[in-house]
Amino acid sequence: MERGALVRLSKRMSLALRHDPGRFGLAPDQGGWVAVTDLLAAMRIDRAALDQVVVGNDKQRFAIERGVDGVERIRANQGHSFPVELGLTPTPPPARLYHGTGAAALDSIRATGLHRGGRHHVHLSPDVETARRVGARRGGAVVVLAVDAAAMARDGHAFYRSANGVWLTDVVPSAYLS
Ligand code: HQG
Repeated sequence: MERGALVRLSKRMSLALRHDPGRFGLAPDQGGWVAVTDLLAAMRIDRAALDQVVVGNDKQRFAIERGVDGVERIRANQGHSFPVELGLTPTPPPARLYHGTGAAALDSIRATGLHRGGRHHVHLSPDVETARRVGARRGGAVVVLAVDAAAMARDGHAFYRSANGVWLTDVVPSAYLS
């Protein structure tokens, strides 16, 4: 598949597995998993196309696992807007994490901290470069905020690392941002 088609399919899969499964006739379980065969039918693609998206994905957005019942299932690693139990273990974060966003959001973030918006968690990046790329999705000037994750962890905030290296937490009060 050429790159454009791969990106389009990845976006359609993100929509189905993170935001609006019902629109594709899919019903994820508590953990957000759907049977691979169901996803193939819903996306009208073959297994080779699916593997290309899952393996070749720039951000490892999807995971495939075989259950104890022998059925292969797929889910998005993070980024859901419907309720899902990812089963992640609280993990000590690196001392510093980063969040890239648009300059337009800065005043509001300074006033109220980082909020998860429509997603399950606030998403944080392990390095400045990744955060810059995330912020660039907003168009316009990019701001990269540093998060004092060490202090947050000391103060009792839980952090989780998703399967693709994105750090997740519930909220980042502005005192920890610079
Ligand atoms: C902003 C993509 C005003 C926040 C990326 C962000 C990431 C506030 C936006 C992943 C605010 C939410 C997540 C406040 C937060 N006032 N704005 N108090 N608090 N915001 O897309 O972190 O390609 O839900 O700065 O690469 O941008 O989908 O979160 O701009 O990893 O796999 O509210 O999504 O990954 O936007 O991106 P999002 P995000 P995928």
